[in-house]
Amino acid sequence: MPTQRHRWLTLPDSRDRRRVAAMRTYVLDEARRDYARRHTDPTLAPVVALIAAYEEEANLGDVLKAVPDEVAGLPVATLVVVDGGEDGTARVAEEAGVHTCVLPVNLGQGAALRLGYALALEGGAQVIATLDADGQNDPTELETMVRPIVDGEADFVIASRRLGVDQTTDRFRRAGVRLYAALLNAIVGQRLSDSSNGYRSFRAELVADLLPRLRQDQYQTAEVVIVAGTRGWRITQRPTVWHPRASGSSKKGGNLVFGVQYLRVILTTWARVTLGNHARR
Ligand SMILES: Nc1nc2c(ncn2[C@@H]2O[C@H](COP(=O)(O)OP(=O)(O)OP(=O)(O)O)[C@@H](O)[C@H]2O)c(=O)[nH]1
Ligand SMILES: [Mg+2]
Repeated sequence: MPTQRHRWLTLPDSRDRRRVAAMRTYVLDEARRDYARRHTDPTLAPVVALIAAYEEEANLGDVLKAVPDEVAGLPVATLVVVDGGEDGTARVAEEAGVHTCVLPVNLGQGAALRLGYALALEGGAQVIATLDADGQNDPTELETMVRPIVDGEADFVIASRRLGVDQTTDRFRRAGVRLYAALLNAIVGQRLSDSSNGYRSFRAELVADLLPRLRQDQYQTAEVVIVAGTRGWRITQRPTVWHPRASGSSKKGGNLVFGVQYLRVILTTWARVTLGNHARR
């Protein structure tokens, strides 16, 4: 309790923020309780293919079928974090027999991935690979993504549609990929060609280091690169194919919204990291 002397200086009530934080904690705890009920043994495999899926009922099944059982000589387990939603995404994941964690409400891809990273680490993963649920990444390229980590050449591998094959036709989006890669490279001193690609693989130690430093709930790809780059982890890229979405449309808004949000994440993360301000926005 503030003393009488200080009371007139106290800031406006922050109950709203605290309420949202409490609800968020409740949602995450509920997802974990549900996961523990579904999977009494949380052990996964040395390589975990992690997929955050939001209303991808029509696309997820084919993605899951294509994930290999083994890459770089290591067994692979698949973990799907279903990020709320109204469709049958959770059912598709369960029917495929993969590890499934269901958030009762939509928190955003970044928040769902953070939960997935934590479950993968708790499940004993040595390498964690993330890929999209909409069919834009090819799961059969997992070997390409994981090999540099297993061979000790890198800590963080990012797929590149520009070094590989981009089968999409949106010129605006392509220009955005180039522009944001250039901006990000200028900030973190890397030479990445497709830093917004969500097809990635990480050494587990890097994920443990990043996890408490990640804040973005939705547009998270740039944040991960900036934080990993400024922490001195070795980042590399590999050519892959970028397919058109199997069906449905982007969950992240049209090009303008996506572009503006992406820029916001780059600038705010950069400011936060360089100013050493880890306060939650
Ligand atoms: N967990 C979660 N995942 C999401 C959310 N929005 C999108 N995703 C997932 O994130 C992945 C990529 O989302 P997309 O909407 O395809 O966005 P994108 O691939 O970056 O952009 P596009 O090129 O427009 O498809 C997919 O697997 C989605 O299911 C969300 O709110 N929560
Ligand atoms: Mg997509």
